[in-house]
Amino acid sequence: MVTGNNKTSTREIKIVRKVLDVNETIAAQNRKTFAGKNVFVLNVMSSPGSGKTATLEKTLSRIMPEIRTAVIVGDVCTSNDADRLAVSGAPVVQVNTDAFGGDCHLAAHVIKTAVGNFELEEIDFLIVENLGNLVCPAEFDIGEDLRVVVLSVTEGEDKPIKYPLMFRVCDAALLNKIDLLPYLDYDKKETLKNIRQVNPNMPVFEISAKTEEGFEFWIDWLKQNIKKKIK
Ligand SMILES: Nc1nc2c(ncn2[C@@H]2O[C@H](COP(=O)(O)OP(=O)(O)OP(=O)(O)O)[C@@H](O)[C@H]2O)c(=O)[nH]1
Ligand SMILES: [Mg+2]
Repeated sequence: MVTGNNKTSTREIKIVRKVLDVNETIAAQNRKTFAGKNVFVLNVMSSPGSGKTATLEKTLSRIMPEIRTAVIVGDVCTSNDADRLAVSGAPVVQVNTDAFGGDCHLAAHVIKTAVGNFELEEIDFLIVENLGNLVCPAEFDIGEDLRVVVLSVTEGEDKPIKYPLMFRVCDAALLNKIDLLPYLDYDKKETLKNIRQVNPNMPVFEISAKTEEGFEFWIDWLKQNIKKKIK
C-alpha cells in the first residue's frame, strides 16, 4: 500500500539514495584500506538467533592461531556476543547501535571507526558479525570480500523467497542447526529449492554449530577464499 502524496515519496526516495551513495563511498575506502593491509573481510548476516555467534565460536577455534583473526560484532544492546567470541583469544570490538538510534545494520562508516581499534598489520582476517536482521544488512556494503548468510532450520523453508536480497548478495548460505532436523516438520529440499530460485549457484553448507557436523566443508571453503587474497 502506498500512502502520502508523490512529493513526500520522491523526497523519501532521494534521501534513501543519498544514504546508500555515502555508504558506497565509505565502503570503497574500507575495501582499499583492507586490500592495502592484506586483510580478508567476511560479513556474516542472518535473522536474530539463527546461530551466527555459535557458528563463529566454532569457526574461530578451527582457524586460530593459524589465521590471525579479529572480530567486530554488532548488536543494538549488550556485549554478550563479544564476550562469547573473545574466549577464542581473538581481539573483539562490540558495536552497540543503541547509541546512534538503534540501527538494524552495520554501515560502512561504523566499520571504518571500529577498525581503528585494531592493528591491521597484525591481522589476516576480519570477521564482522552483523546485527540479526534479514533485510537491512543486505543493503549496506561495508567493504567486505565475502558475505555469508546463516539460515537455521527452525526458521522455516520460505525465508530465501521472502527476503531475496539477502540471498542474492551473499556468496554462500550456512544452513544451521541441522542437529534439530529429527525433531522438526521441516522440508530441507524445499529450502534448497527456494535458495536456488533466488541464487542458482550459491554454495550451501549444512552445519550444526552445536555438534560441528558439516564444519569441515565450510572451513575448507572459507580458508580457500582467504588464501586467494592473503599471501
Ligand atoms: N541445537 C542447536 N542450537 C544452536 C545451534 N546454533 C546455535 N544454537 C542456539 O541458538 C541460540 C542462538 O544462537 P546465537 O549464536 O546466539 O545466534 P545469533 O545469530 O548470533 O543471534 P543474534 O546475534 O542475537 O542475532 C543459542 O541458544 C544457541 O545455543 C545449532 O547448530 N544447534
Ligand atoms: Mg550473535
